[in-house]
Amino acid sequence: MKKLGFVLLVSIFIFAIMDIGVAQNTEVQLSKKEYQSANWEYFNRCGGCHGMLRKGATGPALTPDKMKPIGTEKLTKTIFDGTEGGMPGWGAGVNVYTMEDARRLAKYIQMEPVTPPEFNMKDIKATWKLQVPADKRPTKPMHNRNWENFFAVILRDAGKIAIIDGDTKEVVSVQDSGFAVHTLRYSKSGRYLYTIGRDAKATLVDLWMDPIQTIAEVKTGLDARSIESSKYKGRKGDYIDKLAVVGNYWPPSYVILDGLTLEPLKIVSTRSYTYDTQEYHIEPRVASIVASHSDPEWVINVKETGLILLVDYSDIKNLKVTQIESERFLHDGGWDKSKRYFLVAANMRDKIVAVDTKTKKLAAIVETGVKPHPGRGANFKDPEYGWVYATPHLGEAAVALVCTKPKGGNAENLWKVVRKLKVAGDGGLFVKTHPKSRHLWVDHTLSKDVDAQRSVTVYDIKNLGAEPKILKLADRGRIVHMEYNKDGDEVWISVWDKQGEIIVFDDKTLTEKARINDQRLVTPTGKFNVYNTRLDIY
Ligand code: DHE
Repeated sequence: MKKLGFVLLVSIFIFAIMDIGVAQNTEVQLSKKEYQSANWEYFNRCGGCHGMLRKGATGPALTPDKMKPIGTEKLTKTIFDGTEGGMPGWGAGVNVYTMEDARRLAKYIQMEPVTPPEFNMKDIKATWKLQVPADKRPTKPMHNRNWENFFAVILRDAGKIAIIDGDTKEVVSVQDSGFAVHTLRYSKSGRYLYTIGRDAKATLVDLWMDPIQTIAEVKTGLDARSIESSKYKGRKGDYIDKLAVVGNYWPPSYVILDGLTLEPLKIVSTRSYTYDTQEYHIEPRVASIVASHSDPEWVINVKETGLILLVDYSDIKNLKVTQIESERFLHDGGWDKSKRYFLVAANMRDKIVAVDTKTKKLAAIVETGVKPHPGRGANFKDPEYGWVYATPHLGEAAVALVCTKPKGGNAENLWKVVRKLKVAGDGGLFVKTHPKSRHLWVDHTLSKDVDAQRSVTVYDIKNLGAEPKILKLADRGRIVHMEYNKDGDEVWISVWDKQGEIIVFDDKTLTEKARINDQRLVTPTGKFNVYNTRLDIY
């Protein structure tokens, strides 16, 4: 099993478990070293779905009362082979664990979970580094590259970001980021790139500098998945590039930062009551976050409580938060075409929730299929039904089209699934189109079928009744995540493998245009074009 870095987090965890010892459970034994290794692997591979406290979310609860009756051998096999419910086979499928590794984890999940330490402002401040203060930065781009067509690419297992010039396809820069960096956003100006690692380390990169440079970093917690900037400019003020926010998994909270320096300003806990049964939840994690363009607000989705928070950042000393009841297990999502409605998957409830950021109320809850996973989704005009928002599904080989603005004002179709499109596999993670394109691209990254993992399905959105094209793109790794260039005529797709590649397609002809196979492209996953991401074009 690969021992991955990230010393600080490990040391905090190890510190936390020292006193627990390893023989707390008389039937299940792990040496201290084995326990530490299993604890690290649980954080790295399992906590995202099952929760730090193992109480369950996207995956089921893994508490000793439930695990002990199953026993070590059966649990080992499940971890190694995966489940019908969608968990990858960490040995047989993804090939990262030996049987021995799986057995160690099987024992670990029969032991009492350890509550990780909190991470208060003092801890956060101790990690804050400002490499280049705002007044030492250039006032205009210092290179002649078309920086608005840069792509920042996540190099997951390297804990780095590649900046690729979209015009020349050159890797311009590779920057260190957090461990297993998860997602990226830009400031509204596009100049600043914000990154967030799974270890909750946020970094800020200045795309105008030559060479491009990471100018600030901070660790807002122990586990995180989302980051966003402040995008509002209007009569309520100018917040462009002023603030940023990180959504933590642990401690369950969001942390508001200065957008130009990442100086931590305020921590807000998300611990509260589930929207439906009104039970106190100790670990309600922050999933996706987007910044409104029409109000100084972030839409912050809290997974376990099913609450969507509209956080008004215009006065963070007197913070106003609108708390909208929606559905549990909120995960990823994006804007509708008008950017008034935010649509987010409640994946374990098979639903997409739409929230109206104008009235600040729930707009609709739509059942779409088994485990919707839109990424940020895709918006286009269905010739028959009008504007739709598309989501693929982890649990079925289909993309659902949810009507967001019916053709001819036909209110009957609003917030209904007007079509379900068949795709080449289940395990779908992302979809993408562009206002200038007539294609809808769909991946099936986590399908159990190897051909599907390595293919994309492409629909002609002007002729949705026609059979889609299935393009097999690789004979190794998995295909994941599509992104358009600024002009909307190229699609960039990752080959997610140890030595990965980016395939560039001509969107019009659906032919391969280029392959970027720089040796630094280790496990490329998400790609974010500056222009499209800063303006939320998808
Ligand atoms: Fe992600 C987005 C959480 C597994 C790649 N992922 C997101 C978002 C959340 C999330 C909350 C939305 C951020 C936003 O928009 O503000 N992801 C999780 C998990 O909890 C989960 C299920 C398990 C885990 O432990 O992390 C998980 N995600 C994965 C993967 O296995 C992927 C494919 C590779 C990886 O990094 O481990 C992966 N997630 C991504 C990417 C995005 C993302 C590339 C951004 C997509 C976009 O276009 O915006």
